[in-house]
Amino acid sequence: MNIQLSEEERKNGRMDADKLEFATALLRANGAIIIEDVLGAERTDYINEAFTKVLTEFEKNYVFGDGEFNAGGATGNVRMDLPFAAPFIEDDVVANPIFLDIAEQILGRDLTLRYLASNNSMPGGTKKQPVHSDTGPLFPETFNFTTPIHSLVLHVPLCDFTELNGATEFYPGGTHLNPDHVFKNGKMIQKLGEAMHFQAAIMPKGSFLIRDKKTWHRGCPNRSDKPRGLFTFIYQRAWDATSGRMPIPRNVYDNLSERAKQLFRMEDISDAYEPMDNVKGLYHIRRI
Ligand SMILES: O=C(O)CCC(=O)C(=O)O
Repeated sequence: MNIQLSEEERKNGRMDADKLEFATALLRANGAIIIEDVLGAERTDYINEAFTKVLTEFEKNYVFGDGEFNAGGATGNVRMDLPFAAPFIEDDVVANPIFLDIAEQILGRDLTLRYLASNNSMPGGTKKQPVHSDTGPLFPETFNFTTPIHSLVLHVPLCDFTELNGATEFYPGGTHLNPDHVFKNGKMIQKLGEAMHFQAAIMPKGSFLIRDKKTWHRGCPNRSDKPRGLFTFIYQRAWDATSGRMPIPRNVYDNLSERAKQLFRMEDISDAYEPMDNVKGLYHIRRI
């Protein structure tokens, strides 16, 4: 069930209290929720236009390996870091209050934003990604021990997601509640995923698909003739240091809103980086 916002909620950046409580409870129980059309079509089209230019350039110049997840190949799925620049790094995208109202209840008010990337299903793919979780166990030595949600993935589709263009498939209803040792066994996740109920994230552009990082999912081949872009952001509990540190130019950081600064405070903020208006490689680090 996709959650709908009223015009007023979208404008105010705030859901009604009952809806917020429901959305948060559903995310905890289901492992994923979709809130439709948070950004609005016009804003999403504007972002997508800028994004597609960067992605096209990246695809032309980047040398892909032969991994089956995010490296072109049969899945046609291309992972690209997001340039740390407008119109991507703006508050309605990275510090959206509709998202943060939910995320703060699950991850704490001092949550952090540790990962900014995109997963793009390019035309011509023929194969689904293997079913996977985006994280291994926090306590790999334990058995039959379940960790609560410690990080959330926010996916923002940049075009309408349909069966034709490879809407992400996810496994609602409890894959995130598996005990930690299950997350060590990628082969078992794939085997179980082949037998289990899944849902295609059919949603309009600018929606938010929010999921526990542990929730199983997979990218799907795009049978349309246009790239299917998807932002992927990972928000974490403040003490969770399981991510690399992103290089952020000091002058760009200094110009962010106070909320965005707080979210990015764990990153590598330095004068040694220059603003990124294009993407050179996997982590596109550009030292001056
Ligand atoms: O491209 C997609 O639909 C999702 C890909 C993804 O989430 C991943 O590679 O982990």
